[in-house]
Amino acid sequence: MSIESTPCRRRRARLAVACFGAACALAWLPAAAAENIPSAAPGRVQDPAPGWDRLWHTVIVDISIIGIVFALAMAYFLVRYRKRAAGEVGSAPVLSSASMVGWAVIPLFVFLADDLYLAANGWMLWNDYRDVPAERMEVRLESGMYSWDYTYANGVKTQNELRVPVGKPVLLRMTSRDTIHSHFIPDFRVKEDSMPGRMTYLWFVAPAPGAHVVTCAEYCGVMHSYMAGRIVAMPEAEFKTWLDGEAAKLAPAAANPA
Ligand SMILES: [Cu+2]
Repeated sequence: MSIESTPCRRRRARLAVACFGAACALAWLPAAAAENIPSAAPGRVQDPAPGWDRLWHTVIVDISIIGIVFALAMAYFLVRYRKRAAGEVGSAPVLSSASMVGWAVIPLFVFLADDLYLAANGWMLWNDYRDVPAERMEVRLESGMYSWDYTYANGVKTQNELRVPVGKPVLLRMTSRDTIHSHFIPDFRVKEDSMPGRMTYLWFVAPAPGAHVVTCAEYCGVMHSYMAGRIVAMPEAEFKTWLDGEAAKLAPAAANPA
């Protein structure tokens, strides 16, 4: 048996720490680079919600099949090896080494392959999602205990209600003035943390006119559960009329500051 030298162990420890640090940096970069968001090429994901739904359904189907296979195998073994007489004691079959390895490794690889397939699909979808369509409307969001404060590009501000045009990707550049919140729009299948000192982003597309719940998905204080808002999707012309009207209300205030 060889014993590793202390310097060798230290080198390995340093390498492990460096790898861990690099992995953390890579995980942090996409969110940290929210000021410079990559634009998706035309034809890429134009609405993330259907992709997330498809992936979710695939996961449900896969785990259902796996569950049924395991349940059937368990039922078969329960019947096959049931106790047939009082006082009967069973005995485990003696397996060859090859059989033992096969029973352990084959199911492992079958289910691991499925897990990796699902993980790869999620990873690809997430990567696509992080590229935002170039044709988009941008809104700044500052979250705080306990409200969502939106600012449109023309300076119009709203609280707890974000009006958006139907069919157009909407990008939220988010930060927080106090603690960590998470802007969750269940109908659009998107959720992202907002936090002090850091800019994060999410985007979505409202496919039809209507109102959609916004809620905070990060426990942020005693009033966390009251931190609700809504997205109001409007036909584009109607939205433009509303936004221009709100901007016109700002103009006199800007011309005659109190
Ligand atoms: Cu919150």
